Amino acid sequence: MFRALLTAVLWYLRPLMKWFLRKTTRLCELQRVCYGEKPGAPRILGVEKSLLQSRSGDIKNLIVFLDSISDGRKFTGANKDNVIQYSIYTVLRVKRINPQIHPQFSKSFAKCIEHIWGYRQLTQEVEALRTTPYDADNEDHESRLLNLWKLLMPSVQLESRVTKQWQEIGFQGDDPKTDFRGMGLLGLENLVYFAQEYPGPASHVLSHSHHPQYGYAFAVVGINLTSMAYHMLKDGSAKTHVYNVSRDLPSMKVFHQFYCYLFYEFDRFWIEAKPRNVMDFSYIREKFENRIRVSLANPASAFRINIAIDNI
Ligand SMILES: *[C@@H]1O[C@H](CO)[C@@H](O)[C@H](O)[C@H]1NC(C)=O
Ligand SMILES: CC(=O)N[C@H]1CO[C@H](CO)[C@@H](O)[C@@H]1O
Repeated sequence: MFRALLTAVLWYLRPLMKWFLRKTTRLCELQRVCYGEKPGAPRILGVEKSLLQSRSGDIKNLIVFLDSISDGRKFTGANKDNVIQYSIYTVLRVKRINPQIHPQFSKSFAKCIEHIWGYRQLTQEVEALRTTPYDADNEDHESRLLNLWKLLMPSVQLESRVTKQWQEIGFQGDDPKTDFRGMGLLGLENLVYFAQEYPGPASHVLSHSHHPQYGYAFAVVGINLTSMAYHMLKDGSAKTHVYNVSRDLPSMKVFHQFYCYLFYEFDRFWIEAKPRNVMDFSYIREKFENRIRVSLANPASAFRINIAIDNI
């Protein structure tokens, strides 16, 4: 009740506060954020919040437009540049900012637009992969799956397409296709990326999964972590990390790397937790997820996989 009242009061006071700050600093809110906040997540989140709260019809229309471009996955190449120019132009006009006097604002604001709607576009790309079911009749899907085996087990020949050998890399039965049900092609692509781009850490994690006491099903756990990464991306929690580590348009690569970090760190967390058996999975997974979410709540968060392990 009190909270609702407070929110209502703040809602009415906001224009007054903005007007007051504009008069005293001679800068609009977007400018104050762009000049005052550190580059990366603090600034981009500030700009995002300010834009979403704007009551200007032109800004609202701009947001609808940017949403439709990124949802249609057309925020790329020359189109992206045009869309960003149009956004800058709109904001300069609405906020009556003189670009000659404030050349730095346009540059900084452009970066924010690129990140905010790039992130939105990335969630669409990830969603498209997640909703693509693994199809055993699709040659491309099949060759990716066989590639995963080759990457993880370079010295062992797969005897046939359907075989108990798949369990060595942590699939449940003798045909991996059923394990991809929850996360579709996204689960497979994440695993392949990890094995391909971080062969050292991936084989390190795979060997842990064979531990006599703390072993677990590598691929099944990997696919479960795809779902963790996916939900963190989708609910916006991963923004701090993504805004901080992307130089420009957030891409699929950033999502894959975020996933690799989660998998690598989860493995470490699992071993350190000394689980009694795999029944501890839900509990340990939850603790791990909470820890990651706490880190992501910090605007300075930027996860990087600990490459040092590659030499071990
Ligand atoms: C991942 O594991 C958790 C905990 O066991 C479970 O609740 C969830 O359904 C799993 N998700 C997927 C996609 O496998
Ligand atoms: C790329 C980038 O902007 N990284 C930033 C992530 O957050 C820290 C702390 O705020 C900054 O120092 C980095 O520059």
